[in-house]
Amino acid sequence: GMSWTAYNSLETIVDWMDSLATEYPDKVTKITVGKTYEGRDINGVKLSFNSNNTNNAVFIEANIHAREWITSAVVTWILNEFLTSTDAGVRNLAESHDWYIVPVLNVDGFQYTKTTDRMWRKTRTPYGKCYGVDPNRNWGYHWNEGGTSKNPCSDSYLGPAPFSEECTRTTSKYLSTIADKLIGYIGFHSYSQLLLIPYGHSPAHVENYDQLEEIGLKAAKSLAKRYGTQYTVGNIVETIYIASGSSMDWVKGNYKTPVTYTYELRDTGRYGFLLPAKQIIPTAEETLDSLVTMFEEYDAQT
Ligand code: 0X9
Ligand code: ZN
Ligand code: ZN
Repeated sequence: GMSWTAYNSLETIVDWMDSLATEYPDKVTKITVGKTYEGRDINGVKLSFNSNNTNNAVFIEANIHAREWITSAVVTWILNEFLTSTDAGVRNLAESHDWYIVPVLNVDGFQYTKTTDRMWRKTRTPYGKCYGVDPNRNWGYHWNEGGTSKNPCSDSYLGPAPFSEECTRTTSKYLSTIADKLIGYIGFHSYSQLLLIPYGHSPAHVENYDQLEEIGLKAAKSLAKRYGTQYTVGNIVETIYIASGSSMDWVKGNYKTPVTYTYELRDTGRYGFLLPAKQIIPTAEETLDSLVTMFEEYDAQT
């Protein structure tokens, strides 16, 4: 069954989300936000403590990169806390927004990391003699504007066209149906301990950059309190590198969603993508601390 002292299989994660919908029928709804090339559903949950449908919404995306296992582990732990925690800050965060949580977006790639190649990153669509598009380079906002490769054998292959991938195209359609109530989009990656602000195609600052930087610095400070884990906060291009065609950029560019960040979770390279399972809970705890602060700060400003 589901645990946070080991990394779970795809089936365990999906079965666990099903069981939540059964256990909390008035709060948890199973959602399918898209499909994959190999024909799998992209599953998630909608969590709402507000039955009058007046809450705004936050979308949480994890494991768009297949090998970044800590990301689905962290967001499922957070979902569990949203349902069970008695901490006042967590309760307020959970109950004052509707949550769309997709623990494994790149389902085909994730399954491939479990069966065949632990270090797989991309989708599994065949392109000539190689497989897969980087699903965080395939979204249709300033697509093909740097930080990508045109070689289908590369880990940063952008695909033959924007939204060439079933998983990115179908998920974008789903997002367009909830965009009017969306105030947050948080993408989870690993590793490097960063909190990144759009955009990835240009160093120009996004319209609410100052707000996102101020809130982000407070969130990072709150994250560090528990275990001392240090995060760097900043614009993608200035902090890491040019990376065009990401999911967060597409959401921000199209909908001006105010609270848009990409986390790069633990660590800074000692274990990298192979973060030991005993770090799942500490990583999740500190990440939730930062989210509580992030949305308290944002809600206080609006
Ligand atoms: O390169 C990426 O896609 C992310 N780093 S990773 O090591 N997890 O692959 C950074 C993504 C941030 N960029 C944008 N959101 N544009
Ligand atoms: Zn452009
Ligand atoms: Zn990633």
